[in-house]
Amino acid sequence: MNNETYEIQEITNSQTKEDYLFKVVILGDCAVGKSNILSRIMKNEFRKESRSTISVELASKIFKIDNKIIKINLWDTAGQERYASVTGTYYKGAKGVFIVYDMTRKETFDNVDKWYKEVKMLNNEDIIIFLIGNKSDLTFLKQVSIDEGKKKANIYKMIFYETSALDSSNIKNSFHEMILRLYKSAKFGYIKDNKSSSFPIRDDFPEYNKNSNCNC
Ligand SMILES: Nc1nc2c(ncn2[C@@H]2O[C@H](COP(=O)(O)OP(=O)(O)OP(=O)(O)O)[C@@H](O)[C@H]2O)c(=O)[nH]1
Ligand SMILES: [Mg+2]
Repeated sequence: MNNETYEIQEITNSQTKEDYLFKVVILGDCAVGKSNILSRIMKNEFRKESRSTISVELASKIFKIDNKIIKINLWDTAGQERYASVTGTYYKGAKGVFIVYDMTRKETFDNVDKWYKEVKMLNNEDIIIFLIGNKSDLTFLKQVSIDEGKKKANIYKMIFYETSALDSSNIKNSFHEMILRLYKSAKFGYIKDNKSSSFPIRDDFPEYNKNSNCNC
């Protein structure tokens, strides 16, 4: 990774067509906080009583880095099993992935392995994967330590953050790091064109259905 530093500027309404468009997907078990991470990133909002996502939802944001216009299409997927075959199809063409677990529910952390394997089945070697331990505000309910999180991230070569969509901790930092890594990868040629990459649907992935602990 090139160490050059870049300033990230958020653009509210760009008339110019983007130079780069990156698709980023948020994955993880149900109720880990994916939709609230998205709404914190997009609108700086948090919903205590949020409803479970049905299928997928898309939101976009535009940035200026290095004098280039970068558009991020951020896809929020449903953690519930019943939408698995639908959300799986939305991984196609993703350049970045956030795999989210809830640090107050150990089973959501154990399921990270399953989500990781599923992402890798995309067959896209250049995909940038972040591991996000969400709900860091609930310190007293913590079931997964920061060291366990870091260890798993190291094993799979993921970038690790603990976040809280509730108090905003590390939400912006992690998202900005993702954008920078995507931009640098594209600029320095690490991300190849993946138009031809195949993608699985989750029903085709035998290990997926075995150990699901989703209680939603
Ligand atoms: N304390 C705390 N609660 C959170 C945080 N993020 C989300 N929540 C709560 O966790 C619950 C689930 O949040 P969602 O964002 O809907 O979870 P999700 O991963 O999108 O769930 P699905 O759409 O069902 O897959 C809601 O009650 C949120 O208010 C957080 O950082 N801290
Ligand atoms: Mg959701």
